[in-house]
Amino acid sequence: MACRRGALIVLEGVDRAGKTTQCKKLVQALQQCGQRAEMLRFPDRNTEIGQLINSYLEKKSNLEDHTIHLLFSANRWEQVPLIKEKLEQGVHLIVDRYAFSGVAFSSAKPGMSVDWCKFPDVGLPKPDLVLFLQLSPTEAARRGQFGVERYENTDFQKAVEARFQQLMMDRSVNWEVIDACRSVEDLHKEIKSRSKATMDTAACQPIGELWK
Ligand code: FDM
Repeated sequence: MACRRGALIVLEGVDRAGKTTQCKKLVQALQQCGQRAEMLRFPDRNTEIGQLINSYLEKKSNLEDHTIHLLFSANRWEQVPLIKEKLEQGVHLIVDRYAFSGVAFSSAKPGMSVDWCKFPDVGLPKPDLVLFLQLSPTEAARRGQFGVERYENTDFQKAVEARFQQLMMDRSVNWEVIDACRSVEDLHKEIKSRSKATMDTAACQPIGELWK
């Protein structure tokens, strides 16, 4: 492969940490520097599978826990050809949530193990960097109330955060934890500088396979 593929950079983190805002700002900043960059987000609610997920999240339908987990995973796999094509064309992909959210949210439910939850996502394109935006529960509460979607409650979010901490112990993934308790601009500067370092190293490496 020519020495210029794009980097796959994922932002994960607790609710209200600013993932979506930061993904958008990073894409904009990269484009302003003349780089090719695009944002993806999971779930992608636009596909047919995404619409089933959307209806579940909006509590318009109920799905069995394993079933919805597999749909979230399928919603990533359906984007894999596009992800690979873009990266190979040299486009940087900045992704709002990925398989880590998939595992953290599903395995926070009773009877769902982390190992079982990881399996459907094994072999996805491996992110070159996963930035985890960390926020204390106090600061998260200060940023406002939860919405009305499924999973938006404090006890469940605490269980999710514990699963994220467990996933971050896996050194096969390039995790970096960032304190999100600061201004949007300060956080953006740090995310940009960490991402740029990754883009340089990823450029000459083949795309990895997650959890393989
Ligand atoms: N979520 C997200 C999952 O449960 N599994 C997944 O694989 C993904 C990607 O969906 F509560 C949850 C996390 C969140 C909800 O989040 C959708 P957004 O970021 O608000 O769209």
